[in-house]
Amino acid sequence: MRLQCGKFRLLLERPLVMGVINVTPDSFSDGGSFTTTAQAVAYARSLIAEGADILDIGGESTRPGALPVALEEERRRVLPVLEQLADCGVPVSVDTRKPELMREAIAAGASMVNDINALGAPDALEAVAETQTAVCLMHKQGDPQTMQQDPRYVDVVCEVRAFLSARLDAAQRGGIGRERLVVDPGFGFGKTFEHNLAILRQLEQISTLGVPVLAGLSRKSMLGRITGREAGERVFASVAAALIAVQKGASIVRVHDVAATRDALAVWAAVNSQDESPRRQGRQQERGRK
Ligand code: HH2
Repeated sequence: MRLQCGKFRLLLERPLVMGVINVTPDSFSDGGSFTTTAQAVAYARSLIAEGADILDIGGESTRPGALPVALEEERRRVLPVLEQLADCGVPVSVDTRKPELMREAIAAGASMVNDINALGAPDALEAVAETQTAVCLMHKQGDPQTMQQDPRYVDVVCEVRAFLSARLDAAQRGGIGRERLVVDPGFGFGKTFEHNLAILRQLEQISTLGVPVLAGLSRKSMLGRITGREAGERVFASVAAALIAVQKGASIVRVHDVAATRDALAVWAAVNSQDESPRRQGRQQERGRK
């Protein structure tokens, strides 16, 4: 499988690591870490040095209970960082649900739009249709402010899969080619602990949609519930979760701890490659970047 991601064409022969940078005061694990553009850009470059294949820049926390951020404020947080990373050598994704910001981010050099709303806002499909930008369509039930109050499903895996399938169809009808699309079951977005575990257990069901699957489990509360640890102490649990997701078909893992995840996935890739050394796989990935 390949993914058209702006000017990049990503080979998905090994799982890719998407490094998270939240330019927010209130994100659940890294909120308030970057109060200036320079700090966020320096951190982004450090994630590239650690081996991030993609960067995901967000200016609005979507943790349970989070309040929405106004467009002007989200723009102020995100755009200067994106502009400075336009030529950083890896694709940069913008984590936003606002069509206006999608357009501006793409103009500033974003190669991917990561939308927890699966392009559900009016004008969101149109904002990305006429571009080469990749799009991550994520499932959520409800909105961040209230989504964890009482999430309910009859069959969570079937319902998440059906939603993503419908959004894939809508995206393609709206002019976004399959080669640009990624789906994500949205761990923690309107899901109980049991719902999240069921999805991870059956992640292969999501892969059968035929486009790359992105999994975002990093430092999330389900890992806190399993280990009893706070968000900043969930590195080992996050690496384990990323590895399980990849074993069950995820092509991209969205993580805070890039170096640790890269090492774990390098071991996985070495064991799984039939006839190729990890070094050769790395070179193939490089060739996939224009
Ligand atoms: N999770 C978060 C944010 N964006 N996007 C996708 N595609 N998948 C995810 O699982 C996902 C996401 C939440 O994590 P984080 O960005 O670290 O926290 P916050 O929303 O508090 O900024």
